[in-house]
This record gives sequence, structure tokens and C-alpha cells, in this order.
Amino acid sequence: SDRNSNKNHRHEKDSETNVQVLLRCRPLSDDEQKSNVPKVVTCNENKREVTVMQTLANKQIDRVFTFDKVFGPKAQQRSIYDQAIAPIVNEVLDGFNCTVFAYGQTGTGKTYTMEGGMRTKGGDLPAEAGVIPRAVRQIFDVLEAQNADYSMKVTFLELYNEEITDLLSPDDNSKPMEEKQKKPINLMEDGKGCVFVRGLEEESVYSVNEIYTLLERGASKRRTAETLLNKRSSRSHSVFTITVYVKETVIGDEELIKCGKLNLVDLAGSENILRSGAREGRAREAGEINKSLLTLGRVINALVEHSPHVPYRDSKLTRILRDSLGGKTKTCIIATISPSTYCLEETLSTLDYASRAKNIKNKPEANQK
Ligand code: ADP
Ligand code: ZZD
Repeated sequence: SDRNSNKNHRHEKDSETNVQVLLRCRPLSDDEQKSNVPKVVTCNENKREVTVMQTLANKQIDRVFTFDKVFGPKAQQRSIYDQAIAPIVNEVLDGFNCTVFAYGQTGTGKTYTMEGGMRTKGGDLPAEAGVIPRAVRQIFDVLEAQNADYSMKVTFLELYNEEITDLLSPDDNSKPMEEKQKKPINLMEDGKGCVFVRGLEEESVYSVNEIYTLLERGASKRRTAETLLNKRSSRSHSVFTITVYVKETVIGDEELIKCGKLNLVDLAGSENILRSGAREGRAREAGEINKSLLTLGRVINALVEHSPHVPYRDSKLTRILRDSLGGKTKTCIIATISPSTYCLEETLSTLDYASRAKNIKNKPEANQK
């Protein structure tokens, strides 16, 4: 029909882009090196290949996986950022919504990749700074260099056991622990089916230093939650979102605002999927904790298999990030693995999952000006 051909015009095939999938393998830790832990992973960055050596019935069987980019154990934070993330941040500045996920087993470097550490080698960012501080820096640098009229808002949340914690809400030390964090945080839907998180502290920021103060608040709030609940960090997801508004001067008096959003997501450890998949319902908590991660896997499967029903609504994470999976957002997944033989099973499962995600297609559209 006419309506259909119209629709097809607006969503031309060439506007579809696959989710970009990067692979990062961490180095052996000092301890692992000392005890001569055998390595089973080799990375060929030029060929964008990862090879896993597996011995089955005394035969060595190699499995080779190809990704959009591969970063071996020697890859520095800065080089990953410059090669893989800086182009994404430029898209955000052009008015697109973009999402970067870190996916992998606990201990493989998701938080190191997304946040990094403070260890410095001189220069104005620590050499170990990860994606979040570098993205914030780049956004400020570009907009300042353009002399742009802009504003920026950030939110930082943690999702644990299907409950949202606002990592930026100001600490009220006058109240006992049980009374804190009583401000309800809910997922709301606007008329167009877009989900947003209501009740979150939305901080406007005007300088890099202000952001660092916020990051510090978030990191310390998370540490408090962590000490109260063992293993929380490996089971929780954290979502850092930067929204940028740039005023565009146009001929005449019309004022246009260009808006772009960047979601930076540190997922719960992927080992939680296998565990909860096998023993779902055993402990109520275990099932609940991993609902979001399980649903993320199901959403990816449904998208890859072109199923008529994609279960976005089944978890908070997939509701919040719905548009990043099969929607108008440009999405990148960084899969993290360990080279150790002791992680072999989880490594193969991460590589399979990440390979499948390469087949998800999004239809990025710049936000309406
Ligand atoms: P995850 O968030 O996946 O549980 P972490 O980011 O906490 O893993 O990393 C586990 C440990 O390994 C940390 O001590 C971290 O500093 C270190 N690490 C992870 N990736 C790297 C890397 N590429 N280079 C150096 N150290 C790393
Ligand atoms: N990964 C560290 C935080 C942690 O787990 O605590 S590193 C970066 C992004 C989001 C939150 C914190 C940070 C982090 C930091 C550490 C300590 C105090 C404030 C912020 C960081 C690292 C390098 C440059 C900027 C911020």
C-alpha cells in the first residue's frame, strides 16, 4: 500500500547499522603470572581475530572469532578510547543517541574499561582513566573549542535486584540508613513509548571538575552499598548517562537545540546468566538479581532471530535501554575476557554471546532539531 511504501522510504535499508562489537582481553594479573597460569587466548588485532585454544579428548581444537575490533592484553585505555569510543562521542555531538555496553565475566575488566582507575602517568587525565571520564573530557573539549552555547546533564544509576539506586542523589547524613533513599524511583513511559527514569537526580554540569566531583560521589555511594551487601557489584548494572544540548545559531531568529545522549553501561558479570538460568527460582533473590541480564540475552536472541515478540518489558534494564537494542540508538558492545585457562568456559560463552550480538541491527536517527 501507499502507507507502506512511505514507511519504507523513511527507513531505507542503508540507514540500518549493525551493533558494533569490540573484544578486549585483559592481561594476566601479577598473581596469575607468578603462578604461571596458562593462557588460552591469543588476539590478532590486525585481523580482528581472537583464538581460543581448547583441548578436547587430547586434541587441540582452536576456535576463532572475528569482531569489529579486537584489543589484546597490551592495549591501553587511551588507544581503545581513541579508536573505538571517540567516534561514538562525535556522533552524540551530532545529535545521535549512543550506547556503549561492557559485557563479560566478573574480573575481566568491565569496570576498568568503562571507568578505569586513578593511576596517573602525568597529563591531565590519568593514564588508567576509562571510557566515562574520557568521554566527559572529549565532550567539554569539543564544545569549548567550538565556542558552543551548550548545556549538559548527567545521571548515574545502579540496578540491583530490579531496584534502581540513584548514585548521584545527595547524601543525607542526618538520617539513619533505613530512611535514606526513600525518594521513589520509577520507570515512566511518555506517550510515544519512550521510557525514562523518574525521580533520578539530574545534575547539570558546567566543567570537567564538576563532573569529577559527581563521579566521586557516585563511586563512594556505590562503595557504601557494596559493603552492605557482599558481591553486589558483580550482580549489579550501572548506567551513566550524559545528555548534551547544543544551541545552534541559524539564519533568522529561529533557535534550534541539538540534543544527543550517551549511555555508558557496565553490566552485571555474565557468569550470573549461567548460574541463574540453571537455578532460577531456587533462591528468590538469585532469580530477581539476574532478571535484567537474562532478559537482555532474550532480547538479543529475539532480535537476532527476528522474532515477532521482543521481551523488552520483562526487565528494568531492557526497558531503560530499549532504544539501544533494535531502535534508533547507535550501539557498541565491548565484550571483556580473561586469557586464563581457568576462565575458558566463561570466555567461550562470552565470545558466543558477543558474536550473536553482531547481528543486531539498529536504525540510528538524529534527534529532531
Ligand atoms: P569487572 O568489572 O569485569 O569485574 P574489573 O574491571 O574490576 O573487572 O577488573 C578486575 C581487575 O583486573 C582489576 O584489578 C582491574 O584493575 C584489572 N584489569 C582489568 N582489565 C585490565 C587491563 N586491560 N589492564 C590492566 N588491568 C586490568
Ligand atoms: N573504577 C573506580 C572509579 C571505582 O570502581 O571506584 S574510577 C570513573 C567513572 C565513574 C565513577 C568513578 C570514576 C573514577 C573515580 C575514582 C575515584 C574517585 C572519583 C572517580 C575515575 C577514574 C579516572 C578519572 C576520573 C574518574
